[in-house]
Amino acid sequence: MSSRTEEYIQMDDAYGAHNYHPLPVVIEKAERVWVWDVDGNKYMDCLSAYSAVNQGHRHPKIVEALKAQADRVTLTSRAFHNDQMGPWLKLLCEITGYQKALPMNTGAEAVETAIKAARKWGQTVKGVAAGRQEIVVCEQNFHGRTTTIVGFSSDAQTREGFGPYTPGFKMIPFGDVKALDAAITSDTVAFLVEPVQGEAGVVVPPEGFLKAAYDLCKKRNVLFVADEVQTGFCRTGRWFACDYEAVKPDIMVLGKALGGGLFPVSAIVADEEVMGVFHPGDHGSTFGGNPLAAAVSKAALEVLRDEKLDKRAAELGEHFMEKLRKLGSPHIERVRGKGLLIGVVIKTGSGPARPFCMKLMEHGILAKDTHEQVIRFAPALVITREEVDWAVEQIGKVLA
Ligand code: IF1
Repeated sequence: MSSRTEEYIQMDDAYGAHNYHPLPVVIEKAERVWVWDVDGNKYMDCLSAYSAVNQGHRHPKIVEALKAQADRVTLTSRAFHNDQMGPWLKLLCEITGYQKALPMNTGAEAVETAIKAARKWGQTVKGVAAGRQEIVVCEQNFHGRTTTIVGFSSDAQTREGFGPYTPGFKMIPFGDVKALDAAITSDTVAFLVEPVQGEAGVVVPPEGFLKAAYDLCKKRNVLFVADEVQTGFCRTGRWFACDYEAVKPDIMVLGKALGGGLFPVSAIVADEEVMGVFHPGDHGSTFGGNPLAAAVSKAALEVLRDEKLDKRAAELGEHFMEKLRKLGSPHIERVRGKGLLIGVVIKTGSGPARPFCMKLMEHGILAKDTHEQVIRFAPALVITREEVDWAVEQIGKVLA
């Protein structure tokens, strides 16, 4: 490790809380699928900030939108209107097919907004007694890091020490419709689910699960809430992962790539029956819907649409997974995923995934291990076929 890299890492260590264990690389420049460290070494970014950089690092159109808006107005708070939010929300509603959007900033905030919407809908529309609203979630879920959200996590490290936890959540095995049916009571207001579980190691549910769960929710007057923060915006080969089963959630939770890799932008989208539960003063945030975020996010959406990144992710994801399977590596248990959200499961006999990530780094690939045994590959959706082939070549050397 060079002295420059070491110097920056030591500074991070000295002044930063140790709430992460990053790979020993210090990035100083990024463009499209490539990043450079402080010593000029070049890497392919196969994490894309956990799918927040679907459009590629610093997409020129989004950078341009940010710079132009920065010279006009960047923040007014929602105490006043601004000329960027409306046009942005209009495009977001058109693209997602919903009547309304509520803009926030981070994914966790959007998840909390969805929880509040579902609880208030449950009390004022469904007629559940105040304080008895229940929400069903899945084991191995990841929906963010607030105390309410970690309270319904099944991962000990995510939740340990952060109690007391928010009541009103029930857990079922991911993919188990029968368990969902048994968990729903007259107090159940929503089922909150990731269409593909990212952090759990890119776990794709059984074929038909989303549709069956959605139909069950409809039958039992329970809101189907899809957390598409990581799977949304073309990552899985469709605009949204729920599209694979033609499921239109009652609330869709959005984030990450909604900000085009340049700005924290999140939102929930829903129709009036749900969104109408919010009245002035019920909910909000300082930065939600700010003109800079709106301008950036509008450009980010246009890039996804104009460059047809859903189709690109579908084609190149298929190609990537097929080539990974053809490696025939003795270390690969299986390759799973959807579109360019790919998980390579390492055989337990080959040890944990992290050492492989360290080796991949030496071959110019930055990838993150998740849950011990899985290496996640999620490059920006603007990657070329040649770049995918190059990546598989490097991965082949490491996993041979
Ligand atoms: C970390 C994980 C991924 C998410 C889904 C909501 C959020 C996330 C499906 C919250 C955020 C990020 C958070 C980041 C690492 C990363 C992650 F490993 F934590 F689980 F992607 F898989 N719903 N995921 O994936 O959005 O508030 O972060 O904007 O916390 O370490 P956020």
